[in-house]
Amino acid sequence: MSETAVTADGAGQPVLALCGGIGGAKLALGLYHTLPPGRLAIAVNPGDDFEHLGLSVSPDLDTVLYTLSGLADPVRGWGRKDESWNFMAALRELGGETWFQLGDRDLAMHVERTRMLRAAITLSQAVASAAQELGIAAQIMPATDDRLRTVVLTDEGELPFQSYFVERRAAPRVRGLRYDGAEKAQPTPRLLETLASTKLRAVIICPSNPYLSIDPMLAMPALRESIAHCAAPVIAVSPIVGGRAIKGPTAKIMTELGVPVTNRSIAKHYGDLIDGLVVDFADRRDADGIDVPVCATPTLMESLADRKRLAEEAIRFADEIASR
Ligand code: FO1
Repeated sequence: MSETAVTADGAGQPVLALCGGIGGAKLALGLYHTLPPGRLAIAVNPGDDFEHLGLSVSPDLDTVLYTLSGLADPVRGWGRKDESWNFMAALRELGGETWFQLGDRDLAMHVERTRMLRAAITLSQAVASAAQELGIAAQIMPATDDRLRTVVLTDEGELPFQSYFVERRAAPRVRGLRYDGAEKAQPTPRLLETLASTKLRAVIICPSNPYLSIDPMLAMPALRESIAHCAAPVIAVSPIVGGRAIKGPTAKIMTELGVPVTNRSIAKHYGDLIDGLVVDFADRRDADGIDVPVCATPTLMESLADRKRLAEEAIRFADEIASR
């Protein structure tokens, strides 16, 4: 493992992270604490967004907002810490829909976002406003302001993402995925500008679920194209450690889709889009068949120090690739 400080040469250059919810937000937090203020842009998966109880809910964006502002619940990973659940209890008394838990404090985010979207404010602007109010010195953006929704094709039929993931606890067998609206959706202008910048230092694909969290974004042809043509190195951090997923149903889904649960599959999945893959140190001898440079380093992120260390290593690896 290198001891090189990340603040060496490219300190002033921005880094773009692509991320989903809980797992991705951990590395995003490490990057946030590693880079100088204002040097991190994060494009977040909008495929989990949905309308619930009349509100516009953006779970992955909120997970990133709460994580970077220090408001996230450290145990659940989603929602806010010090939460109370009076709204849910009252809703239950009325026989309302309670399978998706909205905490009292979290509710404010959904109400305010819904108000803004109804006032023709874009999702990007709503998120930028929340980030500013919460004192976050990073650009957090949805990958698109257009409607893009993940639909899971299961042995029980097609399920909207949250029905599959939360209501059905990711139990149905996955046969495939569809990203509704992705063909027509346009990446946000800010995201395209970031990718087109000659100053961009690196694109880091966080160890989020490739199928559920990253592919919805990559399913937009214009985003895939601009990542493929960006001047900066693109690296992915594998969500697989020793044949298992770091978090969530990634391994289960890969198995159900007939994909071996290996880092090689992750490299193959991202294909030409990536210039390097970060894998866990435990898998250092298992790089066979991966045809991009591999960096082996501990990828489990339990503490903030783990997150920062992985962030530093990912940036160092990207800088090394750029200098080749
Ligand atoms: N995940 C759950 O497993 N159960 C919930 O009731 C739940 C509520 C919830 C509310 C707001 C929010 O921002 C996220 C919430 N999540 C919940 C997490 C979320 O649905 C998923 O973890 C992500 O969509 C997957 O990245």
